[in-house]
Amino acid sequence: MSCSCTQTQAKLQENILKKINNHPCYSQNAHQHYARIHVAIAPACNIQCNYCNRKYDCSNESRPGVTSYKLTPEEAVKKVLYVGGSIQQLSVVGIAGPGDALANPKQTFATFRLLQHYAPDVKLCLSTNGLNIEKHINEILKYNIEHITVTLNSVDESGKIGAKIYPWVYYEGKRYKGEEAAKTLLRQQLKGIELLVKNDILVKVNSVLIPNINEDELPKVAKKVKEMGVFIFNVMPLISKPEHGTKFGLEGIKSTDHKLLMRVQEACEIDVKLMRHCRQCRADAVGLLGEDRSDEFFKSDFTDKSFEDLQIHYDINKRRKAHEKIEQWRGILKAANEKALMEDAKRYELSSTGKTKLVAVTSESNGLINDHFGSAKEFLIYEAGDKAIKFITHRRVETSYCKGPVGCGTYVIDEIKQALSDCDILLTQKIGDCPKKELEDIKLICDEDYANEPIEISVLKAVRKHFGFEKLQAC
Ligand code: CLF
Ligand code: SF4
Repeated sequence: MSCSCTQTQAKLQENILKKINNHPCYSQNAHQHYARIHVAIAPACNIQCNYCNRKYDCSNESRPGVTSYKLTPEEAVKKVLYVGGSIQQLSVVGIAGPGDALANPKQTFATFRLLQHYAPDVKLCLSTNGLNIEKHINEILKYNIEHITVTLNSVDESGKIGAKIYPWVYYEGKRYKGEEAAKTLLRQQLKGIELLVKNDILVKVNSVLIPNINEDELPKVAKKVKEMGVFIFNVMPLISKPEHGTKFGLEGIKSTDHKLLMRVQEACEIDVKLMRHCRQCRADAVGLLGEDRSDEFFKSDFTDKSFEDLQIHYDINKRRKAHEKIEQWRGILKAANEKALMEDAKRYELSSTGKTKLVAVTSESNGLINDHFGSAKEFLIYEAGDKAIKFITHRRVETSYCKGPVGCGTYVIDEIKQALSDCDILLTQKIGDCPKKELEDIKLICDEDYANEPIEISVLKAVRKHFGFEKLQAC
């Protein structure tokens, strides 16, 4: 006979799995199958972060706070209906800027209210700096917002680290500066997270990893959020360039590199479940996490249409059937991958020798190796031993190797070499002889044998093929 305590735990686990099953950010497994849309209805912010400049926009730019156009709540819901009818994988609507969702409560909750009416099948999600959670907890509960992200960059109670990140915080009619600002923000963030967890909302904490400012602080943040019952922790590398016009960019603080990110992730993972597939989305991002389609949808496409027409286009029944098909496909993939993936595994669980390899994969979607090397702008990176594999991160490059008909003949591979410099194998659908030869410089084995095959089992098979147990021992 099982005790009631175990049953309650199992029930809780089941509820959580249900909530995250089709959320591309909260479930690593869901992100190749389901899409999100961010509606840019929240222009204002109540704090200033030294890595943020919401004025800068560039359609090629993908980083938080960036948007091409802002929307009213009505326009936002029209956009969701329009996009949701076209991209049926759409399962989540998030409010992530360009300012702070809870610094614009009127717009945020008006959008959620309309969405509950017109698109009741989507999950609602928001992202906030945490300052105003306590103030708006009743509305958060009223609109059944099940997923909330809080950006928390330090838990240093003295405010010294926070003061290097936030020049000011505006709270309850008063502008705080320096350490006082950081302390006020931290106090409200922790209160807010506590309230959300108490109310069974799944909380994700994002921390921006700022070199030389909070790299030693983030393991402490990980420990704290784990103690507080946060669902998942996401270390986001700082994106920083002088042309972004941010304080950090202008001061010459560099973007976080792969090595530092991996080191800090490893240190944080001891304490908390990590999100590793974040794409640091724009405030108007659309599509699967790895393929931002925001530039395909213009304001003029949907603003003049009536809600009635857009609901017909949205076609909730057709969407339900599309989601059923996705679930069937996920079932097939799961069986094909034969439990090759161990999400939170330690190195010794992946390999019988303690040695592992890094494998880069090019994939468009659907959990398959189905992207050519030439068109890939991002690489999924797995750590693999002879026993199992684990997803580590994705690495983006600004320019793909092949630039299509317009740029044909100009091939640049240095950036890709840099991104894959520590990888051992590349699994791709197709790669030409020239780039293959170039990649010999970084001793990368390129293998097309697994084209269009499921990713996870292919990564495991490839490592076993190229680095059998004996070779893993030797390297
Ligand atoms: Fe958007 Fe954020 Fe909701 Fe996802 S994004 S509000 S939780 S629906 Fe996702 Fe984008 Fe990373 Fe955010 S990949 S930046 S974690
Ligand atoms: Fe920018 Fe978000 Fe920071 Fe506000 S909380 S300043 S929108 S990054």
